[in-house]
Formats: sequence, structure tokens, C-alpha cells
Amino acid sequence: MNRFIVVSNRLPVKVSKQGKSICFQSSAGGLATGMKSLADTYSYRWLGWPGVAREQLSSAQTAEVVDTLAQQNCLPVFLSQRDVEDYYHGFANRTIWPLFHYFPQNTVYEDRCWQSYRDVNERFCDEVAAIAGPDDRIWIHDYQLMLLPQMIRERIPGALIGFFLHIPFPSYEIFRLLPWRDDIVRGILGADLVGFHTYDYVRHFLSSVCRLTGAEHTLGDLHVADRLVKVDAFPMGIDYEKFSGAVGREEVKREIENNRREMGSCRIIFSVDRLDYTKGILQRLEAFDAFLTRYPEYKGKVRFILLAIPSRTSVDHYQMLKEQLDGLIGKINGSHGLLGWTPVLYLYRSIPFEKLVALYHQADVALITPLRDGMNLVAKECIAAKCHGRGVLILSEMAGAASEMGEALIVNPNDKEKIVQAIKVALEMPPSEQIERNRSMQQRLGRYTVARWAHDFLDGLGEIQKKQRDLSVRKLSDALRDRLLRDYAAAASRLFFLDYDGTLVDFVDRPEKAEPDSALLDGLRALAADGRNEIIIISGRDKTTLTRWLGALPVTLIAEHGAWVRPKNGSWRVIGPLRNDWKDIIRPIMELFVDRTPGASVEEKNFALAWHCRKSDPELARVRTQELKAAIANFVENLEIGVYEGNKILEVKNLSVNKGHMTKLWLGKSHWGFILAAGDDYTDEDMFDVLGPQAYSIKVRPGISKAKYTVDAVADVRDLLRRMSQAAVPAGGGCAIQHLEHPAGSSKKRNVRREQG
Ligand code: GDG
Repeated sequence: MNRFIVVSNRLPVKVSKQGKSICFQSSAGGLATGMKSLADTYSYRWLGWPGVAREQLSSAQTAEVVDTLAQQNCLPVFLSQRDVEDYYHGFANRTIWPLFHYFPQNTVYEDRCWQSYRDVNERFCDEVAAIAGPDDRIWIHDYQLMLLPQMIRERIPGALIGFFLHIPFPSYEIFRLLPWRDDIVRGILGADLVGFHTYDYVRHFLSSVCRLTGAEHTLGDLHVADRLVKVDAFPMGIDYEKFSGAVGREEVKREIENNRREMGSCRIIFSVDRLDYTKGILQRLEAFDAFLTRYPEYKGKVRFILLAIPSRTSVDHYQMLKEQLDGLIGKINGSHGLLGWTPVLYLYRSIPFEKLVALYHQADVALITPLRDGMNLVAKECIAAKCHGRGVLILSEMAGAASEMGEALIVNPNDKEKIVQAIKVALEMPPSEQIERNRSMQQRLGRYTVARWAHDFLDGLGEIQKKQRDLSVRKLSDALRDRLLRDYAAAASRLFFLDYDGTLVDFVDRPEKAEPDSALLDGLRALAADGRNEIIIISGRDKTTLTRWLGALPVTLIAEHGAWVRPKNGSWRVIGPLRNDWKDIIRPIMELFVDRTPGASVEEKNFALAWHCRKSDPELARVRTQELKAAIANFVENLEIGVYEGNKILEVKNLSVNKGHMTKLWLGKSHWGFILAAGDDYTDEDMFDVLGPQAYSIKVRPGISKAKYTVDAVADVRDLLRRMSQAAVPAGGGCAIQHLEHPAGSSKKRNVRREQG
């Protein structure tokens, strides 16, 4: 059976001290249910804080806690009172919680709390590392542990890690306020799969990643170092059966009966939340107040049952909220109340499950209006409990759940007037319409349950592992490299196709600065000195630049992706009749986009125009590139040109010009005993595409490619060529080794010196 490790701040079992004894209380929360549903397919262990500070337990009690939890597959991570204060109440709940819920005014930035957050994440990492087996999947939950994925990645590089954020991921404009934003993004990117409740949060996260690391995604796939990270939306569901099935149970029926007696003919408006400033409880009450003022005919006919669960009571903002709430409820009840009728029935405590389900079932209106909420399971549970289909859900558009529950009355929680009207509409909605709306939502909720959510996430983790394996199969391992070198040594004629930028030299800010270093020039010369080698440098660069940089070498140069060729010791000639009149149409469009995009530039080649945006703000560059592509698309058909998107470049050129044509031409010139092609971007794919099965094709940097193998960096290509040039020089080949040394590859430099010695 597959195994996985769940890691969350809290364990699904709450440990507390009652006098001298220890109490264990299982949580029936959504996450615990989701994880339990996996028990048929996986065996799992759960790591988290048990809820009691380390100092509160004697060593005998600690042992008891460890033993009892172990029977439930739980492993406690013990935290001190100080940790709880700084990491949990501090950084998690005074910094991340308010900021990620768009309350920067409530956010505290304290270095001490940040240090504690890091330390506690390290502590969790120690515990995970102590139990993780090589094939275990690790699923980390929520905002208290955002550094943990990367910490585990460093400790166990091959680990398969998923991370799910249960709260919103804010837009970059909010996230950037956090002094430790880079660490947080890097921390999360240690995971292989990153999940959020909605696509909006996915988008916000990807935008922050792009802004902070420059990494761009393709349909949620990010390349981080040499790994693939998938970012996707997994909207969390509920245990549908638990809520819909409970209504038929005797205890629940009794509660329903009690409520009916107590409420008489009064209609019920109901809400339940943790008492938190993100939940919009005050705004909701103000709207109810306005409703009673506007429609006094409802006095005595409707009651608002407001259930607020005490939460984070040691944090100032929560204490203030409690005082404001008490005051506002007093005011509403005082000004609208009648003898025998109190408009707001306020419960400041949690209630048993049976009472909660009874209220979900009976509520004529469920008024769920958070100012921000990652998902909001209450809205879903309430609909599930409406077996008769009656009742209306008024739901804030700021809750993640709103994107799945379009049949609810969706409101802006700050729009008091809209809520007043929604309450009126809800109270007057015909039962048939209520049923129709609720049935559609019920069907979806019944299908996409919390069990399905958990399975989808873990399946997603499995898929990403498979994708990563597919890519890593192609990585040029030492064994494959040695085979390549043997084939090379044995061949009597060898053909090389080498791309230039991103393959032989690293990218730089300005394209004109990417000139070859002397090590590269000397190394290529040494390789070309072997009469059996035919070297072709095939680039998108213009011919003037290639002549200036590489013209002195005894190699063939191909410019503008195949528009021009300069054979070894020959002169440049153009390939085929190529039109250029399209440039007058495309150039002004590109120039307009340069004006609108700081850092961008247009490069004019003989038969191509290239828009570069490597120096621009990465997010803006991405947007502008897409806009430019769309603008040019209108002209493409008539002008017989193609638009090609590469690494921070958009190139427009004749359709007939591509590296594939030139490669084919050279392949047919002789019966080559060894063929090697190396490249890094989309233009090189044309070249890889036409090579036969015997050729060695190498893509620089991981990614989807038609090449057979990948290497991580330019330094690896240069290292490979260095090894070949060593074989090319019959005796005392040390000078060739030195020549192809990559300037940035200092670690390789050490190896080389050893070899030379
Ligand atoms: C996070 C995110 C996201 C509440 N009062 C009582 C009671 N509850 C139960 C409800 C529900 C749960 O608590 C609250 O669920 P939420 O979704 O509203 O929020 P959290 O779990 O606090 O927080 C949130 C969620 O994670 C899941 O990803 O939706 O956005 O903030 O299940 O039933 N249960 C009982 N008595 C109560 O008085 N028995």
C-alpha cells in the first residue's frame, strides 16, 4: 500500500490537560475527514502540534501523549509556550493571517516572530526527516508551514512533496508588503505540487513567483532549478453524506423539533463563523439592522441566529472585535426588539454537531458574508443539510466557495444595500426556485466531496512524479555521456550542430553583450582542428554579429535560423528567395510595444525582426509579449511569416526559414558516423525534429523537448565539448581541456586542474 505523511500545524487529535490527567479529543474537521477517506488506498501518518505546550507536560505525561497518539498514527511535534506565542499567535496569526486576508492594517511585522516561524518549521522538518521513507509522499498543509517544503527538499532532495494552502493567496500588491516574501515563495516552491482552493489564488501565486524569481509558467507548470513544480486549483469539498445523512438521525430530528418550538412561526436567518475580523460579522449585522429599518413589517417575523465561535482570544484585534460585536448586537436588539421578540439571538460558543445540522437544515436564509475566506465550508455544509431543498444561501463573493456556488445569491460583503435587498429576495423567493437552485449545488457538492479532493490532490502528486521521471529519464547521465564519448571516439566523421545563445554562452541582459569568451573560442578551435569534425554553429543571430564573434574559427556559421550560411573558409550567401516587405508592417507594431514596455528593444536582422524583453519587469514582459503576439497575428497569414515565442523573445521571420531546413541539408551531405546537436529553445526544436534516431540531441535546461537528452546548463555543454576536444588531441591534450572551461564553472575548474595535474 502507498504511504504518505500528512503534516499540519495541528494534529486531528487535540490534547489538553485537565487537572492532573491528559485528555484526548478527536477532531471531526474537514481535513481529518478528507485524510481518513484515503485510508483504503494509502497508509498514512500525521505529524503536528498536539495543542498543549511542552512545559505543561511531565516526562511521564509526554510519553503517554506520544504512545496514545501513536495508536492513532499521529506523531506530536512538541512546541514550547514561547514557540506557540511567537510562531503561532505571532507570525502565523498576526502576520500571515491578516495579510493574506487583505487586512494589512492588522498586520504586524516582527523579526522575533519570523525567526520563531523559521525555527518551528525547522523543527517540523527534523520530525519529517526522521520518519520519511524513500517512497513516501509528503503532504504539507497551510500557512503555518510555508517554509517546510523547501526545508524538506534540502534535506531529502528526491522527496515527493505536496503543499496545500487553505487560506487565500493574495495579489502581489498585498504579498509584496511582507518583508520575508522571497523566503515564503522559495519555501513553497520546494514542493512538487502546490494547491489552492481557486484559480484566482493560483494566478496570484504564479504572479508573485514571476515577480520575485523571474520564473514563468506554462499552464501552471513552473521550472524551478532543475525541477518541475505544478501549481493548480483543488477546491476543497465536504463530507456530503455526513451532513445530508444526519438530518434523518433521531438526535437531529429532536433538535429540529426543539428549534421549531422555540422559534414559533419566526423565519430564521442563520450564520456561523469563528469570531474573526475576516468574516464580516459586523458588516452583516449592520445590513440586518438596515433591513429591519427598511422593512419594519418583518419585525417579529424573522430572527437572526448568530453563532460566533470564540477564537484567538489573546490577540488584540479579536478582543476588540468581540467588544464591538457585543455593542452592536445590544444596539440592534435595543432599537428593534419587541416584547417577546429579540431580533438577534447571539451564541458565543460552539455547539454540538447535531444542533449545527438542525440549524443548517432549518435556516430560511443562511447569511455567509466573509470579507475574505479561502473557501468557507459552512456554506457547502448548509446546502448539503437542506434535504428538502428549501432555504436560500446568501454568499459573499469574497469566499472561495462563491466560484463553485453560483446559484446562491452572491453579494459583495461591503455593499450593505445589496445585502439588505438579498435578504428581502431570499425571504420572498418561491420554494420552487429555492429547490431548483439548491438541487444544482447539491449535485455538485455530492460529486466533488472532500474524499475526492484528497484523492485528486494525491493523484496530482503522482502525475507530477511521473512527468518528472519522464523528463529525468532523458537527463544525460554520466553513463550516457560516456557512451556518447565512446561513439564519438569511434566515428570517422562527426557532425556538430551547436546553437549559440543559451547553449554555448549564458544569457545576458543585453543581447549584444553575449560575446564569446576566449576559453570558448580556443576550445571550439581545438575541436575543429580534428579533421574528422564538421562544426556548424547555427544561430538566430544576424550574420554581422556572428562574423565579428566567431568569423575567425574554421567552422560553418548559419545566421538568422538558416536564412544565411557561411561555409568553413567561404563567404556568406542567402538561402532561397526571401521576402522582406512584411517588415514595414511589423516593425512599427513592435516599436509601439517597445514604447509601452520599459527595458524592451527591437532587433532587426536581415530576414527577421526580434522583440526582446529580458530586461523588462517579468510580469509586464509576459503580458506585453502575449499582447504583441495577438497584434501581429492579424497579419501573419497574408505575409507568409511566422511568429515564434522563445525565452524572453518574440521573433517574426519568413515561414520557410528554420533550423530544420539547414540541418536536413547538412545531414544529406555525407554518411556521418556521429551526430551531435545541442540547443536550448523553440528554434532548436526544428533541428532536433529532423535528426535520425542515431543522433545525440541535447536540450540545455529541463523542459518538454524533442531532444533525446537534457543537461542542466551551458556549463554542461561546454564540459561535454571539452571532453571531446580532449579526445581530439592525440597527446598532451591538457590545453584543450583548459580552453573549453566555462568561466562560471568554478567547481569544474577544480576538477580540470586535478585532471591536468
Ligand atoms: C480554513 C480556511 C477554508 C464551526 N462551528 C461549529 C462547527 N464548525 C465547523 C464547520 C466547518 C468548520 O468548522 C469551519 O470551516 P471553514 O471553512 O469556515 O473554516 P476553517 O476550517 O476555520 O479555515 C477556510 C478551510 O480552512 C478549509 O480549507 O474553507 O477558508 O480559513 O466544518 O462545520 N462545528 C460544530 N460546532 C460548531 O459550533 N460541530
